[in-house]
Amino acid sequence: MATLLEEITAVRQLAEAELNAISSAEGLDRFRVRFLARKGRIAGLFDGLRNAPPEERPALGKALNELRTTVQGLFDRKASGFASEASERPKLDLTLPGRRHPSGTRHPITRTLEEIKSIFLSMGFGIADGPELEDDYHNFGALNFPPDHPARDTQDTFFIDSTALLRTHTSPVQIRVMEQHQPPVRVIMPGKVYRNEAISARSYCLFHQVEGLYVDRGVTFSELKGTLISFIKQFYGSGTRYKFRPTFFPFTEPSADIYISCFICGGKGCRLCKQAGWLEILGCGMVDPNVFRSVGYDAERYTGYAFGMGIERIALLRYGIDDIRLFFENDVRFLNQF
Ligand code: 2NL
Repeated sequence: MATLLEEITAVRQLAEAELNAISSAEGLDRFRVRFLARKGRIAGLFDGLRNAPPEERPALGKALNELRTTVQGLFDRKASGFASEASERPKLDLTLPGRRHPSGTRHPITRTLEEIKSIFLSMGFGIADGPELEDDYHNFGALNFPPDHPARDTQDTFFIDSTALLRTHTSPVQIRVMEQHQPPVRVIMPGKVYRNEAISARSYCLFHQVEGLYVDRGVTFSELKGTLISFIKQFYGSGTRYKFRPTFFPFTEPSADIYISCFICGGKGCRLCKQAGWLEILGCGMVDPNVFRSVGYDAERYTGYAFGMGIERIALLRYGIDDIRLFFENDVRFLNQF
């Protein structure tokens, strides 16, 4: 059996080794309970003193007191190290409110454009784009607007110089697609267009359009109707009623405006539809043979339909917005509502 002196040496070595390995305040407290507390290892050794031969007791008592002082000293040093580390750490205030990460939303025009694009993509249309700075020929001439023809008055234009202008519709992209590709051609062109308008709640100098074009042998007005009615039912709901009304565009013949039954009042008449019961949402028609001749297509061989819609107008109606300028001011109080 180990003598008390041997035990004292063993406990000192064990205590030193354990203290060195301690890395947390909890570990330090467990150490205190095991070694230094009233029922700990060191107190246990003091109890053993009673069984030692009387002549050895003074020396053993001295050795035990030294052990207790040494271990207590090492413990205190370690404990003060932990305390200073804790006070150096910045205080964590768990009652503070969390940090906000404001997330943006998609612009209502972007949302509307993306929905329209995905419907036409699902019906087999591709997407094309082209320059916003155009020449007179692609914006007007090739689209059957003769110089000085009154049709030009309907699209008051920003001219950069005598030939360069800001496109007034996305139709020049269609001209460029037809110049590059033989039929069949089936594409939509979304994008920004510019007109010299008096700025008001209803019109702005900049807006977005989606135009579409399908050219092949034997494309008919029935196909135009089937495709656009399918678009209307997908975009506005399957119960939407519609009507086609003849109109004039320089680049299509025959031409029509499409109206849908007002989705607010269902056709009875309200503020949105200005008591008409109908909303104009789309212009369309069969491509004028003069346009085919401009791009070098054989107008005897091919027919096609085209359509165009203004995105701001659709978004205004859809979200019940009463001023087109809100789309361009980038006021977060407006944008956060979408
Ligand atoms: C509207 C009406 C329309 C077209 C655009 C077009 C393009 C070519 C040939 C023939 Cl290259 N037509 N585009 C046709 C009919 C109507 O837009 O109200 N837009 C806002």
